[in-house]
Amino acid sequence: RKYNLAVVGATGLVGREILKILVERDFPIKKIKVIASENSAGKKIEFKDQKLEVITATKGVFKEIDIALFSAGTEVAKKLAPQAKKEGAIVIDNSNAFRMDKKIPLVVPEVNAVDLKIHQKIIANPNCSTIQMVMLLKPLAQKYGLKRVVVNTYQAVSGAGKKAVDEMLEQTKAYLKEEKIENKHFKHQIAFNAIPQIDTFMDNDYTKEEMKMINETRKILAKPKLAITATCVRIPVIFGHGEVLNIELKSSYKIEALKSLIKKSPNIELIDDPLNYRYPLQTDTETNDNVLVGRVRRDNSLKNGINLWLTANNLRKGAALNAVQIAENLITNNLV
Ligand code: 11C
Repeated sequence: RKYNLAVVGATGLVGREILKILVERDFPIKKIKVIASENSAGKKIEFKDQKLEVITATKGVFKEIDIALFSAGTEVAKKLAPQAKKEGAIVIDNSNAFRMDKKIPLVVPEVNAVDLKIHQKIIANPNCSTIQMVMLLKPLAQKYGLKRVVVNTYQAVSGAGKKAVDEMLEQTKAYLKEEKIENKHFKHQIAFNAIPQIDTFMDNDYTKEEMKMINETRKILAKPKLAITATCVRIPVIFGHGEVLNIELKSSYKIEALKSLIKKSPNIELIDDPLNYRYPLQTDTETNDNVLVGRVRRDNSLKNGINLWLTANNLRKGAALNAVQIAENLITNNLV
């Protein structure tokens, strides 16, 4: 069987990546609609051998759509997802709108595909920095148990959208020409700098991005009381979020057994030969869809502690690819 799809937010960085991935994975498509805001209406997007016209979300646009892949931000999702559901589509939403809703599955297929079974036509795709971390935490939790997780991120500017990438490139050029640096998207200079703030601050002095990592991880791993804390930092790389994890396990482990567990976990790759300068780099994620793990070593200050570094493509596994995998999973398990 083939399916009717809609991509909402089709002109954004993630929307375009979704379209690319649908082609790469030869997704069984009957008809596809590309939907975006008024500003983009009428534009043409190349898709296989077709030129698709971008349309807006008018009433009835989701009728006959089987799956709608949303990547248009929280406000649009809140407005349009209920409409899409009412008109008969299953929504896979990449925004923060529904993630913490108890009735809505929040899914990374390698980790908790089983949660898809209870879907009521809306499924949430987690935050990019959460996805890559839970991919690694799940096998460790299963085998050793998690006592505490501390994560510090080194996040790419593409996480903040195309305007943010452009701003970093403009600032870099201006810096090299010794011209004035202008901040529009970011509150501070991002070129040749690191900004310890992603998204806005909450009452508890954490940023929203940090609280997403904490709350979403607890939900996906079904560990509502997991001890976990996060600090999120934006750095001037274009693609690929990096994360340093300090993990305390419940039970003891042998380093070689732990490394082979990582190696055989789905869609994770261990690149860990530091003496030969081999460890994952954020640039590696431009051509590799796996979650890349390296620098795995014992934290000798804890009883069962580990330190490691991981990175993944924030636009692909962190967003578009995960969403398409959810759609594939729905089809394989007769959930459409
Ligand atoms: C960033 N993680 O890097 C954010 C982008 O909730 O899906 C994704 C925001 C989200 O800025």
